[in-house]
Amino acid sequence: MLTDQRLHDLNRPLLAEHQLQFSYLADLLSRRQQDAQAVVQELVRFQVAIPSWALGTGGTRFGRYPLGGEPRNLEEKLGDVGLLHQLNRSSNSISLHIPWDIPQDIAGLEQLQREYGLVIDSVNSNTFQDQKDQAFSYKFGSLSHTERAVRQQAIQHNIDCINYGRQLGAKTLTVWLADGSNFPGQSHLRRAYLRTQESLAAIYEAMPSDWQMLIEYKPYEPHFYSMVIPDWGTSYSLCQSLGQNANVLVDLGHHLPNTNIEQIVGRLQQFGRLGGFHFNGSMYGDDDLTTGSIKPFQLFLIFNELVDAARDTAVTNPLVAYMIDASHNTKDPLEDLLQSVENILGAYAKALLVDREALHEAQETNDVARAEEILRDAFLLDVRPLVSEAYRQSGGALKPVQAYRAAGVREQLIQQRGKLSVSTGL
Ligand code: LRH
Ligand code: MN
Ligand code: MN
Repeated sequence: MLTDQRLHDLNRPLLAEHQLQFSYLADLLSRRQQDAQAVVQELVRFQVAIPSWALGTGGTRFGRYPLGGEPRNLEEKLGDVGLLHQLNRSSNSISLHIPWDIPQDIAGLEQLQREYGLVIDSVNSNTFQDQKDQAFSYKFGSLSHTERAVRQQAIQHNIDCINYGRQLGAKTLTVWLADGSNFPGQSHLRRAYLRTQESLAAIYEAMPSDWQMLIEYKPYEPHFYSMVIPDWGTSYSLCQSLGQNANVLVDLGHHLPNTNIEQIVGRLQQFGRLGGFHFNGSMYGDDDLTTGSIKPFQLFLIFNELVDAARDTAVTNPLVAYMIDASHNTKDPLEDLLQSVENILGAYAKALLVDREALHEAQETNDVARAEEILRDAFLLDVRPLVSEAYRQSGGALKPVQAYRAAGVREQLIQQRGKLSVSTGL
């Protein structure tokens, strides 16, 4: 763990330049009747959950190149997220994947959560792999399987996940279903949907009333002809059939190229069914790259929809759960996560700075160029001083990646855990 003093020392040489940049930007914004401090406060409040499966190297189904010092158990994963949170104060929660992260010592984990100031926000079920000693195989599906016994096993696994989550204070179950088919005719498309709906209803029934179920969709992979939940429409219809506590999860990588994701986000909020995000970056498909690394404008447009809906009293969407879902093969995963969170905060800051009244007026009068200019004005602003100021005010590092390197975090982790330690899970 980094001490406050160490963080302070790491910030000191950067402070004068930061203050210069921040006060320049604050002046500029105040000339535009915008309040830099108000944006900073929003950023300070914003928290993004870190997935337990993104803390080690993974990245492709081919080679894996461990970089050393990876967390070997859940306790060490909490330690890594604790470190990230110390650096950016924006990652106060962790998403677990069961059975990759079966909690053993509950009291010990609670103690660690208190120590690091972390919460466990969600548990993710896994019926996309067969586990050792499992009675039935998921080769031909899990919640949608043709055989009742297989479906029952998958339902029970989800209920087990809820029970683990309850012990740790989580209140969200995320379901991503790998079920689907590879060849036309292999699966009865409507019946597969109906069986899935029935299975999800059994899980939903077993869920405490203060929990929510998030249902992810994905157009292809691991199946390449059909997926049982391929799109937000299917996910939405399942949520509608289950009840108020089921909502759609949008994983940015789970769309076909050039899908207008911001419009999906807008629609789901309009219907009150946007439950959460899995942030990542994508060039082709489910690439799980650094959030905002490939399409920063799209990320901004997504946040623009979120901010717009949050300010519209006619929209009654539940609180959105923000999570990262990424995988790393070439970068240090912790550096990547710091970069991802920073890109998310930057996109959010820009969306907060959109002149919403002027945009609304341009839209209503069909002033196309003006509307676009208003968005570009916000998008092209360099908001990094606002993000750094948020880190500083909440007690983090002005430049988290730089601080991570200067403090020699990876080297220390390698010393503690060894050069060959490989993260559990993905
Ligand atoms: C599926 C997925 C899902 C998680 C993760 C491990 O592609 O994004 O959200 O279970 O992979
Ligand atoms: Mn995902
Ligand atoms: Mn994915």
